[in-house]
Amino acid sequence: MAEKRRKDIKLISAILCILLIFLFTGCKNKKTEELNNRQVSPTPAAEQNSETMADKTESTLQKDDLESRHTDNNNDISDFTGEPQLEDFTVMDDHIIDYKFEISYEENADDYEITYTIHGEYDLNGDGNSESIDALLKAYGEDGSYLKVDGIEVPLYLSNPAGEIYIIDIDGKDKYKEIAVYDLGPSADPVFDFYRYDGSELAYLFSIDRGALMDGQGKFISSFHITIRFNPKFYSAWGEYKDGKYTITNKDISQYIGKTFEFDGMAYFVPMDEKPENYFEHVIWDYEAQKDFETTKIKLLDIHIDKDDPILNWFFVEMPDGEKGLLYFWIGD
Ligand SMILES: [Ca+2]
Ligand SMILES: [Ca+2]
Repeated sequence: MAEKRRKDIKLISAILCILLIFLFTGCKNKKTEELNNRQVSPTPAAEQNSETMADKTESTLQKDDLESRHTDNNNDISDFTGEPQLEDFTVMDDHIIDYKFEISYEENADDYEITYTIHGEYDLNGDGNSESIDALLKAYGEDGSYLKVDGIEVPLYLSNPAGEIYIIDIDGKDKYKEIAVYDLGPSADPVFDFYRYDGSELAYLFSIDRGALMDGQGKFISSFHITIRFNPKFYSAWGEYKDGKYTITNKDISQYIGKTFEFDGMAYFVPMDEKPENYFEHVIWDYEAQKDFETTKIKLLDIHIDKDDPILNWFFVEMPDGEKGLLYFWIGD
């Protein structure tokens, strides 16, 4: 009896000790955090504000970004010199020029596919004279789609034309305005194909997903390279059309590890204690396996990124209740 009692006392004291340690370290962390919030640290924000990050709304973060740029400190997560600032980017619709082409269409009697005939006039090369622009957009598998500017014709290879083309200014620093041909893609993966007329040639420049953001200065961020569902958002790579080619540059995203973000909506969460060696061994795409999350704070413990294809979608996270696991989202087909 006495033996059991002694054991019980030992057990209780052990539990008490652990509790005290937890309480003590918890307080300490909180205190450090408060201090960090008050001081302007000279080091990048790697260890600070992990809780408060997610509390800020996007607009206050942007405001902070602006302020930090003016006060010349490097206290903000996305404020690395030479890297584009996310708040300089907006949806591509903001850069589409308000010009309406004349569009007519015809339904093919055999297969009900639609052929679009498009005409317009616009000064594409900035010489003060409008060019005559024509396009014929045929359905997938049919030859004969083309884009023509002042008699110069290039063939178009479209999966599923939306029947629309636009004038867009991808870079305000030059005198050109580009033509964006809207292709809905083979399976709902819409893109813009950009073409430029420089006065003598009509050239295809590059294509980008319709959901990409752009800064109007030649830079783009693909929607696959941005954490669209996180608050605050961050990105893994940006692209730039420069000197005749489109180049993608990766960004160092290790600075976001250890930080807390908010997300909500449909997501996959696969519980596991340790970060996986190979994320893709654990990935399931069963639509039903997704869960609908209310606004949830997650701590990023690891991010899987392929430097050759920096899709930002694979996260090892800690949930508010301490459960760890792989978090990812449904992305295009
Ligand atoms: Ca012109
Ligand atoms: Ca331009």
